[in-house]
Amino acid sequence: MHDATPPRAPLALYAIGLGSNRRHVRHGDPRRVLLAALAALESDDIEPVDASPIIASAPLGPSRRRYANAVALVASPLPPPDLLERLQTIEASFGRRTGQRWCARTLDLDILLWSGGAWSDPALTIPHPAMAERDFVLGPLRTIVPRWRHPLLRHSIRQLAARLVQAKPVDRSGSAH
Ligand code: PH2
Ligand code: MG
Ligand code: MG
Repeated sequence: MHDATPPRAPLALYAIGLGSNRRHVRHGDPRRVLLAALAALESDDIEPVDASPIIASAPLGPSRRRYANAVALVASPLPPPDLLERLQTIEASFGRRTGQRWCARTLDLDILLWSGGAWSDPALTIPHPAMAERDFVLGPLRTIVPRWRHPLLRHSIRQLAARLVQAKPVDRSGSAH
């Protein structure tokens, strides 16, 4: 006797960061690119669970265009390298060329967190190594998984976001002295 459906790998949860600072010919401005990307994430083995609001953020790095950023929470039986490959296929379908690192880009999809904890191979590091320093990541992430604990830093997303705000230098330009 055997089951009609093949056994499936257990579901893992992933937080995925979305970013765009370039118009797409069909989808339109970066905000619309992210809406289309959120829809494109859904497939047989990627189930959207939640999504943050889409925010506008000042560019970090050399690009001068503002970004639209968001974070999606998805459930999937795929292991991290397979999910990465799927995300890269979606990026390519939105016109992203490989090697567009830190330049203006139509769509960037980054794996931020995985319920399995930490992952490291030459092509992929989870948690995303820069996430704890980026307010355009922690802000949206906090709206959907504030209690998720960073597996290496051991702080919750809410704590990391609060720490980032405190670490900002005080702007004294308005001071009378
Ligand atoms: N992504 C980068 C570099 N700089 N700045 C903002 N505001 N948002 C991003 O998503 C972003 C960035 C590289 O991936
Ligand atoms: Mg990326
Ligand atoms: Mg990125």
